[in-house]
Amino acid sequence: MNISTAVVEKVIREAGSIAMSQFKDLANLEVNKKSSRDLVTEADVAVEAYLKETLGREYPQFGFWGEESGQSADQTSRWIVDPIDGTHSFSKGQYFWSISVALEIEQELVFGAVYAPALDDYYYAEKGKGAYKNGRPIHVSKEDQLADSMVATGFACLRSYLKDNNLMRFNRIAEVTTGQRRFGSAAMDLCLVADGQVDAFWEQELNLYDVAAGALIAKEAGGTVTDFKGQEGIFPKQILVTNGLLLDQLLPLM
Ligand code: 2AM
Ligand code: CA
Ligand code: CA
Ligand code: CA
Repeated sequence: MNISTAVVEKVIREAGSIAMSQFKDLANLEVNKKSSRDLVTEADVAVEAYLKETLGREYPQFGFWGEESGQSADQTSRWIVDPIDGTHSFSKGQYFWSISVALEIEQELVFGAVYAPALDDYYYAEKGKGAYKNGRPIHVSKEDQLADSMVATGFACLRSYLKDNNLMRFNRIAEVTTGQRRFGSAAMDLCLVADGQVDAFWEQELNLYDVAAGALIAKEAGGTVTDFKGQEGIFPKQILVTNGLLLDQLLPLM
């Protein structure tokens, strides 16, 4: 492995305390709109700047791609970072938001970490070495009945003019499952599948920085990561993550 997972965890936890100091003082948080439904706060910018600088100093051999600052020149091997996934939740004082950091080496994801500072839950995986939550191995659920399952989704791009805006898909799946959740952080949703708290998750119109780390964590925990047709791989515009046992039952509903 080209990195020390302990060093990276320390860096991400420090980034988490930067975010937490702003989370505890939301009255003074500066919130801006990137577009009508995409927020960016001082915390998003500060967390990303810290990660870019610190990871760049520790590991100068890797490039960097973050949601807020864009891509560095060399992208052959790179950190893929969402400084705060779930900014809207963060800005409201809700607990489901996370810092997502993945490492991609020559187009292969080798490391992913998702840290939820308000819950103090740290998930990570290295390719081929399993997935962990707060130091303990985690595994996807054993639920094999769709009718008894708990699913999660999100509506990253919910526009009335979009024909395929996920509402129809949600209706179809909600009718045949027991529980449905909408946590607001795709990176965390993937970790909840990895941890067996949720049996499956799907969303559309996401970006690679939302899902790169969580997808590796879900895969290493025994889950499937596909598009809505069942093709294996990370397709952020159409991502379906399951415990494996529910994949065939979900695909016809996608
Ligand atoms: P963010 O908080 O980093 O913006 C929730 O459904 C997911 O959608 C989150 O991962 C959230 O990430 C993302 N998201 C929120 N607004 C979005 C937008 N306008 N376009 C794409 N993704 C968005
Ligand atoms: Ca955003
Ligand atoms: Ca995001
Ligand atoms: Ca973000």
